[in-house]
Amino acid sequence: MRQSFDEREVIFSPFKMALSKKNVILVFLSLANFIHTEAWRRHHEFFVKEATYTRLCATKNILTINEQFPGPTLYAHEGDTIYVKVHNNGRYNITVHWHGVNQPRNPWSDGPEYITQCPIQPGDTFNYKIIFSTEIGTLWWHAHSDWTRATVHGAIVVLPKHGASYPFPKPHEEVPIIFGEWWKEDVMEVLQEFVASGGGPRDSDAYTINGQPGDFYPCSSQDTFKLNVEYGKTYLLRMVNAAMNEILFFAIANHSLTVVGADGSYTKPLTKEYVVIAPGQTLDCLLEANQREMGSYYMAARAYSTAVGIPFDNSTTTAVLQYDGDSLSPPTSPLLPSLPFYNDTTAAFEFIGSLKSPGPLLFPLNKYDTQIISTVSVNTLPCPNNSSAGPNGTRLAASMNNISFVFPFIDILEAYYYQINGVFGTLFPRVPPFYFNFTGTDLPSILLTPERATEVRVIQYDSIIEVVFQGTNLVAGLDHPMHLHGYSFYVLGWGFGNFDKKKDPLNYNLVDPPFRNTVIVPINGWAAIRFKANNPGVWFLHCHLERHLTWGMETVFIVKDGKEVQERILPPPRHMPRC
Ligand SMILES: *[C@@H]1O[C@H](CO)[C@@H](O)[C@H](O)[C@H]1NC(C)=O
Ligand SMILES: *[C@@H]1O[C@H](CO)[C@@H](O)[C@H](O)[C@H]1NC(C)=O
Ligand SMILES: *[C@@H]1O[C@H](CO)[C@@H](O)[C@H](O)[C@H]1NC(C)=O
Ligand SMILES: *[C@@H]1O[C@H](CO)[C@@H](O)[C@H](O)[C@H]1NC(C)=O
Ligand SMILES: *[C@@H]1O[C@H](CO)[C@@H](O)[C@H](O)[C@H]1NC(C)=O
Ligand SMILES: *[C@@H]1O[C@H](CO)[C@@H](O)[C@H](O)[C@H]1NC(C)=O
Ligand SMILES: *[C@@H]1O[C@H](CO)[C@@H](O)[C@H](O)[C@H]1NC(C)=O
Ligand SMILES: *[C@@H]1O[C@H](CO)[C@@H](O)[C@H](O)[C@H]1NC(C)=O
Ligand SMILES: *[C@@H]1O[C@H](CO)[C@@H](O)[C@H](O)[C@H]1NC(C)=O
Ligand SMILES: [Cu+2]
Repeated sequence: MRQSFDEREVIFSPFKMALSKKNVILVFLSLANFIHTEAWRRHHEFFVKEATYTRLCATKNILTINEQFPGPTLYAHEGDTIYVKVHNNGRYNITVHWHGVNQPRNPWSDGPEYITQCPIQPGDTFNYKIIFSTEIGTLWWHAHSDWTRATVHGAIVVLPKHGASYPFPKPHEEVPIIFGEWWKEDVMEVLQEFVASGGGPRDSDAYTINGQPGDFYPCSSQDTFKLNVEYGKTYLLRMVNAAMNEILFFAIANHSLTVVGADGSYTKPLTKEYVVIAPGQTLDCLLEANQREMGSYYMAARAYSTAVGIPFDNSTTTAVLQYDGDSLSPPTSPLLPSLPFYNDTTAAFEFIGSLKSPGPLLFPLNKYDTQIISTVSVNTLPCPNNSSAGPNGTRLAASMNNISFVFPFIDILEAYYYQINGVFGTLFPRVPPFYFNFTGTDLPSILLTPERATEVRVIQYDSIIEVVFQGTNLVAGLDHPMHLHGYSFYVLGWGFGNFDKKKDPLNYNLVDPPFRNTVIVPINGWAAIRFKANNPGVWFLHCHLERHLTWGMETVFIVKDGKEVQERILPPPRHMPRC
């Protein structure tokens, strides 16, 4: 397809220069076989640069990789190691994160700015080493600095090992479906205004499917993404939610979807009329082209947004499913799927709670070694003269266990590895520093102000860690998609209200819980996850709603080295970007 062709071009360009035109074709043909082996895919070049895109009747420059939006899809096989050399030819500091790739012992290439690396500054280059291990299915990559990920993102497809097959019938075709969010304004300006105002969300102007808003937005319909299908065939939709701030509902008119994977792990097949996907999450869904009526059908996505009184982008993005052989029938407008109402929490968790792991479990779930309970809250910070746009003139913030995370000036990994003092503390609390009715109404405003600090939690190698995220109703309750770097985890349970340490674990799913890297903590509720800390390193844990990340809803887990050499962080690459 076009995306992989572009990558090939980059890789082949040195060959081209060295050869005559005639030979180029021969080389190209013989390499065409070669590219089906994995060798050609081990090294990739990502050029960060601005490109001109027109959406919603207006043209602007956006930051891209190789001028593509969404960016190129990376392909790998289970267990491969690949390299992506990122050349920053843009105006901003940037880093790239390989979302859901656990990178055993290799935090150096994980990507989050000031957590595991200093940013790649304009004109500079960094060669990321991406080590796949047990991941399989769809993952993605995205920028991890400021809000550049709005346009700097793309899919990662991890295929089964050579000779291995899917645990489901081989699909006729595989199609990335990448959800995004589009602002008419420059995204970095939106960020600046957002930070300067101290106030609430700066809503996007559109959602997109594979970069296109679709028929319900101005100047969009001629470019709407179209998927041509043949009756009787099955398609694998590799979905990524790359949107900045919204969890989405997605459905296809008159077609159900069978989920077979999520966040880079297989799931038990689950057939549904709609799916829910949070920023940071991926879903692999089989689509059977089984409509005898032929014609065309909309696929549509819109927000699942629960916070009362918080404005959100309430628009609907669409793409079209078009049956082949139907081009001669008179054009009719496609049917729209019915999507759950925007605040239908029951529908959202009916889907999320139905996902199960096919097994076997990767570690026993009968016990844990350490339990960490953390609130996830929106907060306010006082402002001189009450002059900010937040409630009562405050500035909005966010926290975990009442600490609003402050980014250091050199990355935490470097400070940890080289034992540089004064960069971070190790006092991230194991439990909320103060217990109140987290999900109560009319909470006293004295609870609103968090502490601002750079505190991490240190974790023993190989211990089994349970983390319970407790949503609060401070400022506004809402759902938070929490993402952990370096690990996938079992989602054992979730519920509404305050987590009850005695009763709630009795209802945990210890048999076939889904294995994910991003968990949705329900509005005014909690979610419990478990992982085995066998990947030493410095691993970011954060809300994947971009505005909450900007406000401080994050912390860092430092997983200590084990005793054996192969249980320790790898040595750093020779050239890390400097701060
Ligand atoms: C789509 O589904 C609706 C209701 O389920 C049904 O009435 C309609 O005939 C179907 N249309 C097509 C083209 O299959
Ligand atoms: C969002 O749009 C739907 C219809 O598309 C409408 O019913 C609903 O009231 C809107 N919600 C808000 C909060 O604007
Ligand atoms: C959902 O929104 C509708 C109208 O926008 C409102 O009447 C209803 O109470 C809301 N439901 C919940 C659970 O907040
Ligand atoms: C706060 O108000 C005082 C007195 O009105 C003024 O001198 C000062 O500049 C104001 N500070 C800010 C940050 O607006
Ligand atoms: C700011 O707001 C607080 C609480 O509402 C009030 O006590 C204080 O006097 C205000 N300060 C200014 C400078 O207006
Ligand atoms: C906490 O607040 C909720 C909502 O107001 C209320 O239903 C619940 O009873 C409160 N719980 C306790 C322990 O006070
Ligand atoms: C705003 O101030 C009022 C009155 O002092 C108080 O009741 C309310 O809780 C405050 N809200 C926030 C979000 O600070
Ligand atoms: C949060 O931390 C601030 C600053 O240390 C403190 O004043 C406040 O009481 C704490 N709040 C809670 C809910 O723990
Ligand atoms: C870019 O990164 C360097 C190194 O950390 C830092 O000094 C500089 O302030 C950053 N620039 C911006 C605009 O954030
Ligand atoms: Cu959040």
